Amino acid sequence: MGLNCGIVGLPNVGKSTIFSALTSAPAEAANYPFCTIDPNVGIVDIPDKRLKMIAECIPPQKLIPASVEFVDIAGLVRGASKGEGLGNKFLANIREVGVIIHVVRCFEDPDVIHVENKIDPASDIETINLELALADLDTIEKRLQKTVKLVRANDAEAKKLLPILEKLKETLDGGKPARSLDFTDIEMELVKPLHLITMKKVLYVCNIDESALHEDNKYVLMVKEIADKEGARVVKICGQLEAEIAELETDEEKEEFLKDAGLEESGLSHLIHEGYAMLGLRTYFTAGEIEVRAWTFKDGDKAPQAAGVIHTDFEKGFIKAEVYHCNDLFELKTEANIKSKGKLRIEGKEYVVKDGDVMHFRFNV
Ligand SMILES: Nc1nc2c(ncn2[C@@H]2O[C@H](COP(=O)(O)OP(=O)(O)O)[C@@H](O)[C@H]2O)c(=O)[nH]1
Ligand SMILES: [Mg+2]
Repeated sequence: MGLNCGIVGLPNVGKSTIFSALTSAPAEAANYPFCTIDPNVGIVDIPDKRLKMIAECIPPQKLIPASVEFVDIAGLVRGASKGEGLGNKFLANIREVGVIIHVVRCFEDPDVIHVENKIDPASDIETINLELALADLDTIEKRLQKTVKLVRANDAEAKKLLPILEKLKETLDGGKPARSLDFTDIEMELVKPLHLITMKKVLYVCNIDESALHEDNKYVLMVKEIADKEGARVVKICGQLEAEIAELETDEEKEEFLKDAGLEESGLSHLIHEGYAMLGLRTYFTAGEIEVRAWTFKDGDKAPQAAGVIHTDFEKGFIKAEVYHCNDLFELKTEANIKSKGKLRIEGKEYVVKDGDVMHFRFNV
């Protein structure tokens, strides 16, 4: 399972519009080793105001943001789990992503055809979720057959797995996603290799028109009600507006455009941050005269793993890290002040890195 976000939804809800806006300023090639694997895969920079703020204190030649991968998965239709509309291929693509971004059409536009001829987010969501649940049910049923045989042959692993599969089958049969079940850590180890789609976290994205930017329309309210019940989060995006913003050249123009629309943050930026956080990703920084750079690590990583994101040698030969938090820098303005105020710490192998840490690693090769 990748550390990426897969965009799913019915055809014509605005998935590709949102994907193109996301990837209109693709991350620097140098920043990412596999930049153009596939036209449907985009590497998206993480907007982070802290980078610029760090650079104001420690002026570098270059600013390099962190990035995250988004995948535009072709539209799923009713019957996908039975192979309709290349269904199996799309479902396989969804199985590989880390989190699901479920785009729901919440705009009216007679010029844009709706595959089911009506704007009805509740029914759209149900259609997609049903296909995803059916795909998982198929996985579970195949697995159950094998497992029952193994249990008869007295296989110890299979005996542990069987009750879990039965619980999953019952849940999916009842129209609920696998993630609605509570598993112990031990059970989770058995569930993970099943690669169930409905175990993945979901973020609902309401594709709205401009009129719903400030006040939710009835479609958005429907999506929010469904998301609330599932404990999922919701982001509103105006696909058309984002496409226009994406065409602007400079950050200043983009900020001006947003201000005119009465917005603080673009919907896309909100979406990128939500996806990044749902993947369990966090950011630390390195800062020097050459570059100020954001690096991605997994929540809970200790200093050596976080150092390994820069280079495997940093992890293998890790000695210690010099660390301070970017908020201290924003307050004290210089690294000299950070040191004199005792805000610079020396941390060892057990240090759990925090979002916003500025790190300098010492290592041996
Ligand atoms: N009115 C309106 N049309 C949109 C919006 N977003 C996308 N569209 C249009 O809807 C159609 C389908 O969009 P597309 O992104 O290709 O949908 P996909 O099939 O989900 O990838 C295109 O003609 C878009 O221009 C929006 O926010 N408002
Ligand atoms: Mg598309």
